[in-house]
Amino acid sequence: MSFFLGLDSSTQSLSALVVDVASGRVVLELSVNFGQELPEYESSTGFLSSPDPKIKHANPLLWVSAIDRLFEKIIASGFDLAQVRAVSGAGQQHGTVYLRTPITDAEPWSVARPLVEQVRPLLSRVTSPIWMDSSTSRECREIAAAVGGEANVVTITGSRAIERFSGPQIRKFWRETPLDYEKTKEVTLVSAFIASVLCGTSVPIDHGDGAGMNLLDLRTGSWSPELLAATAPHLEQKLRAPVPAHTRVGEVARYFVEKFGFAPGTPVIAFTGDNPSSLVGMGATEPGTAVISLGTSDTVFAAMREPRTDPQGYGHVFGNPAGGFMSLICFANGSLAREAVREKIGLSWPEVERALLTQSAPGNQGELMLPFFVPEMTPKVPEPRVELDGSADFRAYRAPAANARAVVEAQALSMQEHSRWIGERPESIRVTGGAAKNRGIRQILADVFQAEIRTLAVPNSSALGGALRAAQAITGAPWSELYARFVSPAGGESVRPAAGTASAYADLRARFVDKLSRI
Ligand code: XUL
Repeated sequence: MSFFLGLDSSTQSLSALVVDVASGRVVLELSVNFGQELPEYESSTGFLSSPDPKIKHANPLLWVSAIDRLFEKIIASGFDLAQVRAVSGAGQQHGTVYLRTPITDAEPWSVARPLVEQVRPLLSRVTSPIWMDSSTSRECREIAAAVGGEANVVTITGSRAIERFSGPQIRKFWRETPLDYEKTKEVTLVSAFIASVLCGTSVPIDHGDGAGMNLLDLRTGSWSPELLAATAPHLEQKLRAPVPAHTRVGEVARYFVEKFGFAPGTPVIAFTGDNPSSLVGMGATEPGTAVISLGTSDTVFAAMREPRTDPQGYGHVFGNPAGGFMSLICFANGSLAREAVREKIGLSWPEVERALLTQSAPGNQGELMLPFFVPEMTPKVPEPRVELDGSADFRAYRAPAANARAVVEAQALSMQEHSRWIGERPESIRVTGGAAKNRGIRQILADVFQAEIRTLAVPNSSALGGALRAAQAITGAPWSELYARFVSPAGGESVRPAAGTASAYADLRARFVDKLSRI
């Protein structure tokens, strides 16, 4: 048996991908779109609406329903889950799930009842703050002060205290609802929660995703006693000890065996964050190749030769699932901003692609956008702020092509500016995520970064990373062997910088950086 299953629980969907390591083929790719397929959760983009733009929570039961729905779809497609030799996966990073009692195999999930009804009574908090939440500035300040300053948080955890990170979110939960916090016996991340539901028993958080909590001591791979104490009382009792990403944490619960036909005893390898998982799925676990992921958020990440931290405090250090560390910079205004502009200018995505490639030019004749449709984390822009050359009304969208280009150029310039601290010019950049399909967007990235931009044959890098991690943990195959079969750039496409574009961006870049410094 050479089939391995990877899952990816992202902001807007849950995806499954199966690789056959013997033939080097991806044999299944399916996903459940939360907004479209589970409308009863009233989360069209995967999270709940809130009058406060800083608050972004999701219903964790939505993720549980999606697990059942996904396996139903897999069965309906004719795929036999008994062929799967092991499972691993990933979740959107930082989001926390709060359990009144840990999930235990002493009370196995019953096939007679919907899974969601069995998980509901275990939750001590009905919603989960997710990575888009930016409402914890006070808690960030308090945590930093309690450990002797921001610099100490960076030294221990690899990031300054960050609003969306789990520690400040846990502190806010404790401060606002101390009784509910006290009732909570386990705090976990989206990744480990999905793995726990799959195993029917609570399983640990891995180092890759754990590093996004402002709680993990990167030097020891354990929770930092100082950060735990600075975050909330008795937190050490509510967190399982973190484990390396290749750890076998359990096996698929009987529920999934009986209901969906998994082989009894199918091993589950620790789940990790979606970005660390993508590092694997993009074949970038060795330094030298950077990845740009264009999803709900945009991220820029790369394996690190040595753990280095961002002096400006925007970048992070996470665990590299293949060992060592990775850098990451996250931009909240990813596809949300691109989609907002597309809607305003009234073009379809193919029309946007044409507008970028043929109806506008590099540098956009000097037109510059501030593209912060939601509060931004990199750079820190606490309130939404959208301007096109100083005008908040966007010039009534008179020139659709220029507006389409302005948002993408601003995003690319911001990525380049805010990843300079990594200190390495990548030999190549690989691009993934929904928007990577758009050749116009890839050309702008090539022109701004002055680098070759490649896509790979398999677009869902996070789910692919899960499948490859499962395969590596069970078979011990070298990463290079798995990459040669599944992440060969030859299957994708390459875009090179167009002539003359280096100078076209020099002036725009300087103006953009100046504009950001005055926000
Ligand atoms: C990374 C981050 C996002 C989420 C998206 O720090 O917040 O990329 O992981 O799922």
